[in-house]
Amino acid sequence: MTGVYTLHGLDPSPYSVKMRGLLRYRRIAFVWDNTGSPRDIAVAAGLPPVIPVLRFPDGRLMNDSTPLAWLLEQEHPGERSIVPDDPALAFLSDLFEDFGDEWITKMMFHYRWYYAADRAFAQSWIINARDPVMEETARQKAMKAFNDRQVGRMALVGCTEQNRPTIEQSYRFVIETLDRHVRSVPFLLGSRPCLGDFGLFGQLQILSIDPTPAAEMRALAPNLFVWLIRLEDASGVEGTWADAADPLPETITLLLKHMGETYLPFLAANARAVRNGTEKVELTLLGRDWAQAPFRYQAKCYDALCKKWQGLPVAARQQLDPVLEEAGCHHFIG
Ligand SMILES: N[C@@H](CCC(=O)N[C@@H](CS)C(=O)NCC(=O)O)C(=O)O
Repeated sequence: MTGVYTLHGLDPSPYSVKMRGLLRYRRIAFVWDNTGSPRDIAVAAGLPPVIPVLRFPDGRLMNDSTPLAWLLEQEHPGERSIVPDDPALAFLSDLFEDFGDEWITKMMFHYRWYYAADRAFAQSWIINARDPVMEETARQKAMKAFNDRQVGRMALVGCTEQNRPTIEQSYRFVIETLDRHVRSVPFLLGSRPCLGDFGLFGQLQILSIDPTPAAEMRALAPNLFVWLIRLEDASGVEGTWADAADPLPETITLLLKHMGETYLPFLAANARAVRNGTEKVELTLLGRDWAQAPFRYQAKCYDALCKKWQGLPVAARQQLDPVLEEAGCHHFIG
């Protein structure tokens, strides 16, 4: 098919569903190619081995959802942009996106590969998504191989027994607070979704399906569950941004405060460890010791966030200063 995009991804992949939701909201015509090995498409194109991969109508292939979202902004400017016009709100949108991509992803990975019921479901979903009619012996082998590979990577991304209570506490706080938020405002920053909404959406959509976190979400955050169903295809949403002069909803300030207690101190400590060549990132989060290996990609994300802050117009920084100060986020990005 020519003239449209193709998104090569898989239904059980959080960054794939993030991009799919984003393209649907933006009404950018695309084909959803969701079988086989999208990772092989990335590798064959000389791209990092991650999914999804977006094929542009002119044949270009790219992956990594954040730069992709920004490139689509450039190539399809206009009214269905997911970047708020106000630079202060646009910064908050970036912060929420990164919080989803780099912190909530720990929850996604933890729940998916920690509890036996979730592991069994995830390996069967992922292998079935690649090839629904795979011969049974090959299927069982592929499921086991995938499971073992992912379980083997848990410690690398910080999903350890030691960090588990912090990850689970953070999950509950985030879903309960977002549940309250979406009962009063349709999306994070108004009645239209921003890039931050899609960053949260990608990870939370998976958490709303994998059995253990899905049961928690249905019990603790049913409105968030419904919100995720709505954002899956928001092509009909016609909304407006919040007025940047209005105070932020309490739910947003609570989430910022939570970022100041979890994700931002983690990103800062991780960046320090990468810079200093330290073997372990160690810090206290939510009153408990946190330890994991440093992660180079997340140091890059943190650097990009700090540069975005530095590049903001002075008026936008002045507008956000007291909010971020109050939330305990300021010294991590300022
Ligand atoms: N920062 C990338 C992350 C993409 C990513 O990590 N995708 C996962 C699947 S959801 C992946 O491909 N992991 C590597 C693998 O499983 O081999 C993005 O935003 O797209």
